[in-house]
Amino acid sequence: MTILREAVRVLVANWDGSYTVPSRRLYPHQWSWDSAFIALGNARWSPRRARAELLSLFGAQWRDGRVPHIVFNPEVPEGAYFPGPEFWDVRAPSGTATSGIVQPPVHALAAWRVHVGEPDPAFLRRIYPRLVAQQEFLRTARRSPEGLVSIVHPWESGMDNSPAWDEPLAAVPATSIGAQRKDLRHVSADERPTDRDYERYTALARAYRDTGYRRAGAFAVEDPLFNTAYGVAEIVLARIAKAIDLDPEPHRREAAAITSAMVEHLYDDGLFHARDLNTGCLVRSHSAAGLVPLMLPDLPREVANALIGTALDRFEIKSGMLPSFAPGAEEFDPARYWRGPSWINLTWLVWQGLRHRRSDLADLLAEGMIGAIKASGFREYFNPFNLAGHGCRDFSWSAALILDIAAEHGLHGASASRGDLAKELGSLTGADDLGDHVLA
Ligand code: 2M8
Repeated sequence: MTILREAVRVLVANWDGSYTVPSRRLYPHQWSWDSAFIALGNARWSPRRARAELLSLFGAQWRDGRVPHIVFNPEVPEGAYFPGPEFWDVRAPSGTATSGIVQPPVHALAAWRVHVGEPDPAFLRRIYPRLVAQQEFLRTARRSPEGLVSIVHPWESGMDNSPAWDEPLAAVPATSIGAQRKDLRHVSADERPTDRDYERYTALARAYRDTGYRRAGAFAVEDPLFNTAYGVAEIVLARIAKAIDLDPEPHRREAAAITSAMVEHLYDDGLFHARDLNTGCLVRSHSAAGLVPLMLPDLPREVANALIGTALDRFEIKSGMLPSFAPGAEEFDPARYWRGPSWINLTWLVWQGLRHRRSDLADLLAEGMIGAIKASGFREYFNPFNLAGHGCRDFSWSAALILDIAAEHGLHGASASRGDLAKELGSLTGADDLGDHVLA
């Protein structure tokens, strides 16, 4: 089970005292949805770190409820990451510099799983109002008359340069980046977004910043992954509310409403699609984000079955790998960032959706994720055909989620319960030297 020890080694090396950087070199600050995935993995060997990870992220929540997609570490030099704190030019009420955009709200799910792993009602009581405020921000600032929430920047989708954004991004005027990209110092240019993409990313972020992060610029889409995360958060908030003696009903109603709005407005022909608010039309692409609604338990059976059919035909998941974009599509690229490679977090989300519907396929994906990491290490993304690793090394959510997968699915067919994991990890759990003051 060396892979588990190695995963903990990565997480310990990337730990910064109260949260985990996604990667020491490429992403040296705290990222929002990364922290949720990391907490899911840390829950398997250090629930204390998992709680601290989420609480430290929510410590930078804004007054309007938004959880910024990056929380900057003031000790990291400005030049280490672009766009850094000077570009975003904003601080959370806590005084910490942050970005002004958000990422998919997968945090309620993480908080609940952390609690299930080691019950802690005090933690739930503390994080629940923050999770509710995070949802409230999306309802207030981002909800369309159709009842769906929108994103205003490709970075908010988490799948930054997905071909699904090519069309809506084409309407964004490209202006000079205005600074040197830092990512290309660490990763080869043919595995990252192009300069043209970056010109639009920075133009959009600048325009949003210049309205005080209030009004969307030329990009506004309803994304199936983001809306699924929002709906799953409501389902989980109902469970959390019940566990702390609050009313779960409003959350249940909201979850049901988002599921039917998604089916009505984003589903077509075996896949969910994003909808461009500037044109009112669906962006009919082949992004694996369109399979993530499998996570919604109340999806009509025929829709779920059609998604599974698409996963098998267009995404070829019988191989055990889930490409981020359908391999038969023209834009597919097996090595470039979100334009085709397999990612552990995206696969984990679809795996969750398949576990109770098609456990045979879920098992194939679990084996595929373990196999990719065994072949190439904790890389950021993987070629879905030959498992070659791409992007940065020692990437935190690849390490964290493999701990969760091993605990649920097992390694080599043998399930690894938390007790087994703890035994196996042995002295490494001794590296869990987090002080209680962080949680105080
Ligand atoms: C990637 O995004 C950042 C911008 O937020 C970047 O490329 O610099 C994405 O993969 C995103 O989903 C992820 O949260 C972030 C950190 O891992 O990196």
